[in-house]
Amino acid sequence: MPRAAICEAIGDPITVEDVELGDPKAGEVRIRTVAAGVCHSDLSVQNGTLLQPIPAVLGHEGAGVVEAVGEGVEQLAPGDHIVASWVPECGECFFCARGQGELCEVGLTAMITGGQLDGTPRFSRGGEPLLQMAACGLWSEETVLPAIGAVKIDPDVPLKSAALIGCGVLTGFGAAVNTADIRPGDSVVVLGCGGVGLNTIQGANHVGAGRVIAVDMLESKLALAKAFGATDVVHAGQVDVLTRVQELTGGRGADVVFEVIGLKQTAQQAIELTRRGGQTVMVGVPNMETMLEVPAAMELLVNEKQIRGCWYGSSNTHHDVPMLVELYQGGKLKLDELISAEIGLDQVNEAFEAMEAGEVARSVIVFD
Ligand code: PAD
Ligand code: ZN
Repeated sequence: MPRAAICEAIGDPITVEDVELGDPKAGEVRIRTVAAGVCHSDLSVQNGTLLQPIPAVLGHEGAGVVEAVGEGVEQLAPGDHIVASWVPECGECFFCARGQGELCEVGLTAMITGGQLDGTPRFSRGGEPLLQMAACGLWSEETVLPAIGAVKIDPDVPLKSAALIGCGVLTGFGAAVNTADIRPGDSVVVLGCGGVGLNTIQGANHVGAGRVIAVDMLESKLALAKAFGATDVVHAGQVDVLTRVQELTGGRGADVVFEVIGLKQTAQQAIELTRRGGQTVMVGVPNMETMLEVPAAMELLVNEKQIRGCWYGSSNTHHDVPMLVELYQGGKLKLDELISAEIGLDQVNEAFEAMEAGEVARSVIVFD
């Protein structure tokens, strides 16, 4: 019986208890979770921002070791090291066929049902089904995943570091590398330097951005942003962000602006900070009621700004996870520096508080 961290109801503290875990069915794998990150999206389920059916075992960013495979699974075997993906890509639907696996219809259905690909979860309590966030439920000593959502990686890579690739790195790095069209020398603004935004900074540098301007409310995050490659930092609580970004970009605004916080106010600001003809990329997840106001004639036509949404860094997980692992192994991607705290499963509520206070890039649950 694995111990798992459960979101029972919106606003309630996360509880940790023993749960039952069924065997992997056809096309599924059971894994022993080695490490799992605490992402803002986990907090967003607990506080009701992100609609995910509950009660559920949270956790959608993590890595582990395959323990058992279900019928028909040939690409994975017990002992394999894997990074979990929260969008299992079927490879066959309209979106996968067009190279937009992050929009996979099968993956989206799993997210909406809180189950595996057949709509049922493998966790239960007292015989009653218990859902798993995004077909993952990685805040558990063991879990079952769709095999197409488990990406095999080089076993030499520490799983504690690899765990972060599963959401924050794929999303943040991918936003810069896949979603946006950053050209060498472009000016980039990243609003919000948490576990995701820091990776957008890394991604922007990877594709040759010139100025990478990091914006946050906290000195500690701005210091981290510099360590992750920001050329300039702007303290949103101390200076006027628009004025400062214009000073740094010849009065035009930046070529590409990323919103990586999830607030209406900063999403509006991101559009404002974008130069004429530039791109605004929305990465942060606002609550479901949030509506943006865009002066359409001026901003979309006369100023020809492009506003793009970004889901999971527009990533192709089966290509991008091994690629990110290789970049890490080659010293070209920081992962270890993202880990602010290693915690036990019982400390996830404290990790949420630390995240809300902005104290951490990532807290990582390390299982024994
Ligand atoms: P985080 O809490 O680690 O980082 C958010 C950062 O924003 C912190 O450093 C804050 O200090 C900073 N911040 C907060 N308010 C402001 C403000 N008004 N001005 C400037 N800075 C501010 O979160 P995270 O990095 O884990 O996640 C960021 C967002 O990305 C969050 O909304 C999460 O749900 C979303 C996300 N989106 C996807 C996707 O597919 N689009 C995937 C994963 C996470
Ligand atoms: Zn996440």
